[in-house]
Amino acid sequence: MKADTGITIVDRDETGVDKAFRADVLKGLAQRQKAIPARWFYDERGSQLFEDITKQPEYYPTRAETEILRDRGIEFAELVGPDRAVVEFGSGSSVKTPLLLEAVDPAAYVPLDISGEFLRQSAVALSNKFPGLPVHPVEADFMRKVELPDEVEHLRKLGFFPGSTIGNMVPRTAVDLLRSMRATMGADEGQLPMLLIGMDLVKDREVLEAAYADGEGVTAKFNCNLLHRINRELGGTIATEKFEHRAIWNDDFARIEMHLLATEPVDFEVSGKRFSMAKGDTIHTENSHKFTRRSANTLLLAGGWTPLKRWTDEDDRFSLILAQATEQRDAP
Ligand code: AVI
Repeated sequence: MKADTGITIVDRDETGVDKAFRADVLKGLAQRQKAIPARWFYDERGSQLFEDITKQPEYYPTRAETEILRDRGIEFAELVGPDRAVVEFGSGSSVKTPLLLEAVDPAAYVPLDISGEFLRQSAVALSNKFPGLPVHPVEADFMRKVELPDEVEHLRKLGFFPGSTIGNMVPRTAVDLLRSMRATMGADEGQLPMLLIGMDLVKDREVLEAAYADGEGVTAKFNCNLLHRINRELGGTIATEKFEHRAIWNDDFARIEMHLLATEPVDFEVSGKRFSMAKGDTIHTENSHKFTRRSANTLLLAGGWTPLKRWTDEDDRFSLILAQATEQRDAP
């Protein structure tokens, strides 16, 4: 349910089931190519498993992006200037956010997240780390325009969207989000906000597939946790041991796809509805798009942002791009 404030409240039925989760799962399982949106990975266990993924030797994006944030702070500061309100799309990470805040010396920090719990925890941690910095957390779905607190209205904005989370969206959704970010940060009211965004790069298939199928099996657990969540929260009867994790590079769409593959025929119920899968059928659970310099620029331009400067880590695995909201003009 969305209130006028833009705040999203989890809408539960009388038995406590998250209605949006049930709707997405039932719709996704009824399709010929079964597919469930990746956002449902992140229950408490899934969020913990994702943290564990970021520490796996094969999963380079977190380390590569942190390296750029650590090494290029002076350059960000020169281009961005002081006294901005940093608007983070997401709760903020305990490592990356402090590196950015230290570099750009903002006048305020505004984390936006749909999950109030994560938001409060990370806002408290950030306030403790930066005692003089006003922190204004906003619990909201940032896929739409969000009203920012009055306290930051007069400040120039710098959006921050690290992690290559933009890559988890299909291009059409990514463009919608980039446009919402513009609107949230006042671009339509004549301000020219900036955006610092992480975008993972296309590279060898072997490196990419290994990053999403680590040797310890943590990503496999992360993927399979979705089935456990369905069983627990939606009265599912899925025989989870009959599924295997798959991470496959789709070269046409420049993305890693994660699937849950049925290793034998399976019949199961979810919320009283029956489903069948043949051996080899999959449930598509995540896309992680990878970018080239040009495809990243094209996506940003389509979303109303002009790229200004791009940094990569030493091994050219990951990019951080600074962009500015494109001024509206009709020609050419
Ligand atoms: C959150 N997101 C950017 C991660 C990614 O790399 O696409 C999610 C993830 N899925 C498996 N490993 C990591």
